[in-house]
Amino acid sequence: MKHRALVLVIPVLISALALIGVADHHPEDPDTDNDGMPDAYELFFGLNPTNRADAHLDFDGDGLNNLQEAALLTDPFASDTDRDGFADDIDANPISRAYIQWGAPQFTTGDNYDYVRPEWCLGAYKTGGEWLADITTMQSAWHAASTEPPNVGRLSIKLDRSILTNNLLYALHYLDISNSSLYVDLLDTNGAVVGNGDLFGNLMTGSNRETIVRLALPLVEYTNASIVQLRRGAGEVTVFESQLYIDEDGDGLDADQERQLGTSDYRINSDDVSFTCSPSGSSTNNLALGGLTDTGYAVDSTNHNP
Ligand SMILES: [Ca+2]
Ligand SMILES: [Ca+2]
Ligand SMILES: [Ca+2]
Ligand SMILES: [Ca+2]
Repeated sequence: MKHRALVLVIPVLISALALIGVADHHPEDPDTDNDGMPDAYELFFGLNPTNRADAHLDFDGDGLNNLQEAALLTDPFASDTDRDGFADDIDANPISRAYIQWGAPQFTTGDNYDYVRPEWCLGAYKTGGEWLADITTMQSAWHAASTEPPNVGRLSIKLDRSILTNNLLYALHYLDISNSSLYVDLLDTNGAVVGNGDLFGNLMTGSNRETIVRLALPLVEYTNASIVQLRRGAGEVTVFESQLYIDEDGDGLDADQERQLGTSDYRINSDDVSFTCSPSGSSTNNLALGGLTDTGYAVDSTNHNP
């Protein structure tokens, strides 16, 4: 199994501050090579801030050159930045979903995950456990060993509830290990559990396979819920990817895609079903969660790599 080959690496120390300058596109942002891409963007994604020749290259082959990617704040090395199945060049909102490839060295600084783009997503981080990454396969993960004490190890995603008033779907790609436990809680800004916690019970069913679940987070009901927390109970836990998106009717198309297609995100039968089954975007990333074939709004488990 691929995950066995993962090795612990020292996170690449890219300043998290670098992207702050990118977010607002201030005209005063330094652009040393005058290629139109701020130095902060170039450094964050590993472009060359002293060579203007990279502005017109298209490393991920999505039809947008790096200069266009910089303007959209998309990832110049991912053809479908938000992993929704719509490639960046045809996606009306290419950063509509908060997609997190846990442990990806280019996006990880200490405990923090530095690149989550929808304006309602404030950040992501781990508490305990370790990042794993395999540079060759580009696969990465968050891992907590079975030897860790019970209740050690969490992954958190912070939401801006002054912007986000919808429910979210939470897609999660993890290794479903027997004799382990993994739970989802919602927390308020002070870190206190909202409601009773443990919204879905133990996500580990013991199939010993990579699994993707899609969980409906009741954020409309819990207006003070500001943190989505994935909590290890016990045993070994390996989590590859998370993705948060607005999909009120649960048809797999997020609100921005429905707007783009002219369908309604509140009526599942307003959509062209055949379209949902044939994602038009291609992704070069082997762990893409952009499952437009998804039909489940409640807990829905599918084996990713049988
Ligand atoms: Ca530049
Ligand atoms: Ca450059
Ligand atoms: Ca590109
Ligand atoms: Ca996309």
